Amino acid sequence: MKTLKIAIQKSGRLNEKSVELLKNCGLNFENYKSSLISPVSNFPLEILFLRDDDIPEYVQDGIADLGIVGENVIEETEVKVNYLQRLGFGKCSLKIAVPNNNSITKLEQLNGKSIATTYPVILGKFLKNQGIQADIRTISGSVEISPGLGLADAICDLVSTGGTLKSNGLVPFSDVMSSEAVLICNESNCESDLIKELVQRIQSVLRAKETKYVVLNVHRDNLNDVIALLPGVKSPSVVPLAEDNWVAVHTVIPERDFWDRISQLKQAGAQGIVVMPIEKIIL
Ligand code: PRT
Ligand code: ZN
Repeated sequence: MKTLKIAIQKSGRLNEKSVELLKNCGLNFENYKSSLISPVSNFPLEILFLRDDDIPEYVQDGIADLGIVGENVIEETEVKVNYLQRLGFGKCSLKIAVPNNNSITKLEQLNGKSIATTYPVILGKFLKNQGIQADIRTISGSVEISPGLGLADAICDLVSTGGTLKSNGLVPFSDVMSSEAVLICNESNCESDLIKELVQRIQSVLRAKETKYVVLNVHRDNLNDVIALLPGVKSPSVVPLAEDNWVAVHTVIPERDFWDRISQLKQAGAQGIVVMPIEKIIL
């Protein structure tokens, strides 16, 4: 059987979460900082540890079958790869920001101005779409200091907390794109059984992350009201308790509306609510 190769970031913001995701899929491999390639002992897969900028091209060229990388890098490198799955980490937005003492409030005011960025391709397309003619200054890092140094009137950079912009006296002005880590594959090899198996494992880990396992007790008189509030994978399990007319209900609840759901359940008569993390959900 052909061994697959997956490229992930060697070090940096996506490394830890990428390794964690693969380990949570039950893949067994060593994660030495010094190694560039690591075999998985219990799945026909090798992990390549690379600079994130190189990952899209490696996948496009078939050197790696799969890759985990930010959408921003894929867009910037303009490669042809297939998206298999959004992964929910590495979330950020590419934004244009201006010095906070600046009078720029509308995109049109960027006409004739200079914008420093490490994302000239994405920014160029955005400005073209918006009909703005600005001078894009491509630099390789520390974009946030360029207005202060007089290198550019504005910047276009990734923002997550906004702390870097703030501490450099910059305010976000316009959203260019939002991004998160995604699983990509080579265009001609997305359909193999091994890739499907790996994607299923990844999806089961992601689903489990988005959900909590909940056990609660309720009097039979209130059971229908409680069940009406529960989404569950199918219907909830209802187990009789030693005390007459009381049952335990087992179900799963999406993380995103968890607290609303719990208070609604309490109002409907749920008691002794126990909430547990889930490792995997296999549909
Ligand atoms: O060495 P290698 O080339 O592999 O890594 P790198 O240094 O190019 O990238 P790295 O590790 O910094 O980021 C990898 C990926 O993480 C990016 O391509 C994005 O998809 C994603 N990501 C998520 C971010 C951020 N959030 C982020 N905040 N990448 C960079 N930043 C930087 C941003 O450039 C700015 O300097 O963090 C600063 C802003 O952060 P806040 O929190 O102050 O807003
Ligand atoms: Zn990089």
